[in-house]
Amino acid sequence: KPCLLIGVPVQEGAGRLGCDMGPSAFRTAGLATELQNLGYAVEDRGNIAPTAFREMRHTNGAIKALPETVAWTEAIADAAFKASGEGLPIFLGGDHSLSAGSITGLARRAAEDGREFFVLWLDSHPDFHTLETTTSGNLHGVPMAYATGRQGFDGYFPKVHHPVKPENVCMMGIRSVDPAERAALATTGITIHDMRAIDENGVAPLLDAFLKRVAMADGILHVSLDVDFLDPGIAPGVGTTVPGGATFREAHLIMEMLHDSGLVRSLDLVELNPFLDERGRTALLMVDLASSLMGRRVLDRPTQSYRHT
Ligand code: DIR
Ligand code: MN
Ligand code: MN
Ligand code: MN
Repeated sequence: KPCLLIGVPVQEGAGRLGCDMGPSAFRTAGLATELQNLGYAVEDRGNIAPTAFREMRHTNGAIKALPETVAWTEAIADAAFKASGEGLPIFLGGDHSLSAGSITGLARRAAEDGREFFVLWLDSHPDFHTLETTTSGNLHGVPMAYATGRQGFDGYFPKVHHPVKPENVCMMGIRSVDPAERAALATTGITIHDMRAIDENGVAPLLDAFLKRVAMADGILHVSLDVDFLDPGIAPGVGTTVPGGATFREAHLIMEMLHDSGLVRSLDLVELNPFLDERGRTALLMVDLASSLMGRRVLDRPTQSYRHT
């Protein structure tokens, strides 16, 4: 199956401008060539555009760019559904609001194929606000609440026909959670490995347990990688840096294990803000991580098999 690059230059969900340059920076950093060097056929499908905006107003006056984000979500969900029937889509963000569309489109595809759908969420934030609870009003803070079917999006965002089961979501790297998100997360079945859990255990056993669950369910896995999952020291090109993030090797080990699992069917690369980057180093690191996820390795070695038999 070919790798399908889908540029999503949405930036209205983030608190500052610049994420619209993300798709271009990923291309400039050589993502297509890296994937071809790994032996994949690569189709760059260019950038997608939002559907027409509709006027809408919400009682939460903090919310920014609601019509724009809704329009992007519609377009991205359609593109995700279509592409996931044709290859392995890699969504080049764009801010993290894009995952409201990618995840719901991919979940619809999984449902129609009769496959159990799982999400690995790599981020310093859970992005678990509803339209009612967001205080920043930046809608990159809501996609996981939307995709898991939380109430509070009706009448604005497209209806979620195939919500992701919270038990099928694993978050890693979390270290910035707003009070309303903390309260909501306490009542869901989402698995959350915050940075303390990573410090205490290392990433390998935490991820291994999740991958085993995906394999046991004969499931398929979507990976959503927010630049701010990484430590700002290695990944400065993002508008919401949070100290104490994943190291270079923690991030690569996750990607290497994901490749060995054979379970990943789609990927979001989000929140890259090239305006804040230092000579492309964050874009290059993200491309490097995507390469590890797609099979680049230092040495051949026998690997743990996650295949469901
Ligand atoms: C914060 C920051 N929780 C908010 N969110 C994100 O604005 O809702 N930053 N996603 O990247
Ligand atoms: Mn995020
Ligand atoms: Mn359906
Ligand atoms: Mn984040």
